[in-house]
Amino acid sequence: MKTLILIGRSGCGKSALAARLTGLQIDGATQTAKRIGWVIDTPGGFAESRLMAGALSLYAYESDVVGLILAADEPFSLYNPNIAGMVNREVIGIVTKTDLKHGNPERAQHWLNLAGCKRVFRVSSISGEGISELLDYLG
Ligand SMILES: Nc1nc2c(ncn2[C@@H]2O[C@H](COP(=O)(O)OP(=O)(O)OP(=O)(O)O)[C@@H](O)[C@H]2O)c(=O)[nH]1
Ligand SMILES: [Mg+2]
Repeated sequence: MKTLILIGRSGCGKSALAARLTGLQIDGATQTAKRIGWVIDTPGGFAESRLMAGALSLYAYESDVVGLILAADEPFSLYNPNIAGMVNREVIGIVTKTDLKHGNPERAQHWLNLAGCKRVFRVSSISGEGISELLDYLG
């Protein structure tokens, strides 16, 4: 498996996705970046704060693929246009929580495309939708 780093706001579903992808158990809010099998899970605070964003670039060096996450129900995108172009790694978009009835996965996907992600996966860690496609891509 390629090493995947998960980046996104607090509560967007990074750890739930890491658990679903690897089959390993993860509890509570993430306090620090950590390796869950072949996935690097990061705290939402890293993506939300300019001060901590630098840590993400260091962990991205340890990864083969950078996953930018937006939950289907997020009201705004925290990613600058074409931010993916700043990374010398493959950058994919991941829309999480596609099971939410009030979500807007099309909008989240559009925002990830604007961030420069050519490939965007839509997944639910609850229903399992889209997980096998993502696993195939990373395998
Ligand atoms: N409906 C739904 N809820 C989800 C999904 N994935 C995660 N959640 C819920 O969203 C909340 C936050 O999930 P986490 O995986 O802990 O989010 P996180 O991005 O790791 O958050 P931080 O570690 O704080 O950055 C939890 O209550 C999860 O149960 C999903 O696919 N669908
Ligand atoms: Mg977490």
